[in-house]
Amino acid sequence: MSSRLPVSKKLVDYAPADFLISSLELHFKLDDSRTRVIATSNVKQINPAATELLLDGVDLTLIRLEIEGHPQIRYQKSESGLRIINPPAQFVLTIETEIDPVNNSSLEGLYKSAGTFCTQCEAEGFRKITYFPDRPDVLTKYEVVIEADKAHYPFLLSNGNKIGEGDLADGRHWVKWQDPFNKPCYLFALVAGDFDLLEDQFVTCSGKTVKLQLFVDKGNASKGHHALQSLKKAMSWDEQTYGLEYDLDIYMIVAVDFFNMGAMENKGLNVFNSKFVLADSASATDEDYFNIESVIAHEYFHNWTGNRVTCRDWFQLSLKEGLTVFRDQQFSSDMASAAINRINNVKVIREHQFAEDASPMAHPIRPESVIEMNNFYTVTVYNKGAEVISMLHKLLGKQGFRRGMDLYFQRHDGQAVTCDDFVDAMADANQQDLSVFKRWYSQSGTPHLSVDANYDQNQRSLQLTLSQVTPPTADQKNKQPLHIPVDIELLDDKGEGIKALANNAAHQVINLTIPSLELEIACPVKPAAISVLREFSAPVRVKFDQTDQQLAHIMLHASDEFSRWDAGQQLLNRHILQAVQHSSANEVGQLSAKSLQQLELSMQGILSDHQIDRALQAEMLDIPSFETLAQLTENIQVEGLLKAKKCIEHHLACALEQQWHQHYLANSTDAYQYNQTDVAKRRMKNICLRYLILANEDRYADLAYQQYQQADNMTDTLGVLRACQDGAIAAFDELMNDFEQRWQNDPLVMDKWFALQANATRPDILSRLELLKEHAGFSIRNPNRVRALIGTFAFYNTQGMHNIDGSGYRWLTDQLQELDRLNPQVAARLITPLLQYQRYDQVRQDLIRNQLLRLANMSNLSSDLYEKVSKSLVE
Ligand code: B3K
Ligand code: ZN
Repeated sequence: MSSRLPVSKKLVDYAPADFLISSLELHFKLDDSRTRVIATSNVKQINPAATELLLDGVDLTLIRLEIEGHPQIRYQKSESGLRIINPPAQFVLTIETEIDPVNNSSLEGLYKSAGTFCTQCEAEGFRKITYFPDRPDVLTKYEVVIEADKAHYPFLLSNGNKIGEGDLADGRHWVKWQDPFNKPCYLFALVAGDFDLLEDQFVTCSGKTVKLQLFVDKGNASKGHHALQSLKKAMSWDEQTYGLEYDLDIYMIVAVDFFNMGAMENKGLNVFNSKFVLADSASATDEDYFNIESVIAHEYFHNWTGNRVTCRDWFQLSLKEGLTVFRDQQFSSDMASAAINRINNVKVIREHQFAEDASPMAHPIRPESVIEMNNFYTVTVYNKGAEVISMLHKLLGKQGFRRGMDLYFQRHDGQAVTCDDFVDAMADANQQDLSVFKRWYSQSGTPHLSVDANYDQNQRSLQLTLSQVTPPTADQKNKQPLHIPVDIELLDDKGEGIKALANNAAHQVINLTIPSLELEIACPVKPAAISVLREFSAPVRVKFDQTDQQLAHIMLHASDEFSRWDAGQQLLNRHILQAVQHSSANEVGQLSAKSLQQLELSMQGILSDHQIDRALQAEMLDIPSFETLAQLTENIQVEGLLKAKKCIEHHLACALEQQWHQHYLANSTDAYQYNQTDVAKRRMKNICLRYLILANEDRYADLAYQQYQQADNMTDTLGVLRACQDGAIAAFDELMNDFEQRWQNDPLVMDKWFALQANATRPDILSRLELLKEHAGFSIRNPNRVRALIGTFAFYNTQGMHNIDGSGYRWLTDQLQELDRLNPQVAARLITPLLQYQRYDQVRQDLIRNQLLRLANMSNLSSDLYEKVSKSLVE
């Protein structure tokens, strides 16, 4: 490790800023490697005891520093910033710096990639642009002048409204922007480049016309319509659902190819990864269409939950992210299938968030100690954060939640606040005591909820015991009981809800706030089955001994579709895990013959259910992923799980071949449309195709070729490639070559090709990956390419990545070393599969640990990787 170790910041050490910056004028003279930035701030001391003004700054060349025009200033400069010693109580500070955008491969701060200048400041990237108090509680009014060559950069964009422009000598021009809203520096943005521009408008609920502008790479204009439509849907949904209206005259979105994450909510000027903007039927899948709508909405919703009300400090990140994810999930549910949406959200929690809780990086949704803030844009802060908001919604009801939101904006519009401020607004608006509930913010880990039910025939009474315990996590040993809303439903033997709960309802939310709660419920009949945690009412694991018959009963009859899917998955999981437990190395299939029969029956039941919603049906026929299954066991048995899963899939494929074929034929669609019915049909059809190829790749090869040739959309095209990936190697290679020829000039589509290659099960996978890194379409500097190739291998190619010879781990570590020097944020994301090494067998543990040690010994290891590696190596 490098000689100076990075240090952590702590929530308890928060102190308000000593100085306020009321306004900032930024003047950019853009140049590839010598961009000049002149920053003029109005500074005012607010803490009378302060003797120094601290300005963050990284990788900057200081050219000029003046107070009120005088260069005689006492200051100290370090690698992390400037300290101005004994400044006046109020003054104008001018700082001129030089930066090198074209060599900024971290894609943080101001960088130039693919001919476009672009910024990314959240969380702490503004300090790579100029010296400034780079913290979210310093709110400032911005005026920005951008100057650049006019031919190369006809569009010069920043936040707010354009208030001036003109030409300069030498073919350069300038544009001036003013943002009327105070904002933290992480919401600052600048973009300069040449684009195709799509324009539209939106009339807000108060009758104001907002200009909508979408900037995309030249030639891509036809792929921007879905994004613009999505934006208008989001704008109108937020007015209808929360009474929130847009507040500027213009809303701009720019799609760029080089971007570390999905998108960024800069005030009035969102910057997007082109993956979440560009779509047409030939090149984008149904999933892409869905994601574009949801990310466009997410960034738009941030305008209120994030920008108008922002975070006091970065420990409060979930204040804006958990809430905004919750809002985008609500929106997506309203736009399409609420049940499928819920199922997908729960999969993220179970596959990834529970895994994070079990890893050395475990943290509460409001972390208490952070080395590198970029490491905390996690499934815990985002998705568990959204589940916490969802629990509040469940507890307070739709109207109560809205009252809380209204009070939150009434109290805090224009402020930088804390998660406590949010929960207080919810509590005060509804006269509720949410003090126990607040523990969800400070406690990490996955709570285990145990359920026990006994029926007393004589008393006609159901005794229900709910208990909770949260096992210790890497960051926190002692846990307290949480406030867990447990939504339950009682089903009779005909599958009807028994109206025995509060208000004579068949289902009810029970508030568990203590370690164990016993309830006596007067119940006229013995429940045939009890559905627990309806709608996934809390992000917990449930332990409830139910028979296969009871699970099957819930699967067929529960009133909530999530619970039906979940019961089906529990049945599948149970049998797969039993097969793993009972197996010796080569006997998985035989030992679980009874299980296979049981599964076949229940799958048959789903296939022949004519009433069931088609999207739900498809979802229920899909075997749980390796990641989901792995999370259900303490020790991940790689070979056993892979084998059992394969064996069950193969058995179901063969046993139900007729039905797969019938359903395949029954789910054809006409010319491509992105609507719920067709999305469900395509999903069903492609699941069937996968089973058919598994059952007999020769018999169904023609069907696959035919679908590939005739597909007018990317979902069906990829459906074929995915179906052929595991079994039909010859067909797979042939189709992949064809696909490459066809799409080689579309980088976003080539990402799908890279991902398919990286996920292939083949003995020579690592040499293939090395060859693919040399492919003309690959660039190690582009995060989308890296995630598609290296990320897919690391996260999803279980066989290759976890090869018992350790070659997968070594290869990934080589990549991390290369990436860390270029782009630490991307490297730190890709290390995740190595972090949970303690859950594997001893051989794999040792192999992974050796690779982590290799990283730890790297010179100049980034703070991003340092934080993760050092936490993992703690015994
Ligand atoms: N707020 C940004 C994420 C910034 C990530 C910085 N490492 C996008 C979003 O969540 O909307
Ligand atoms: Zn967000």
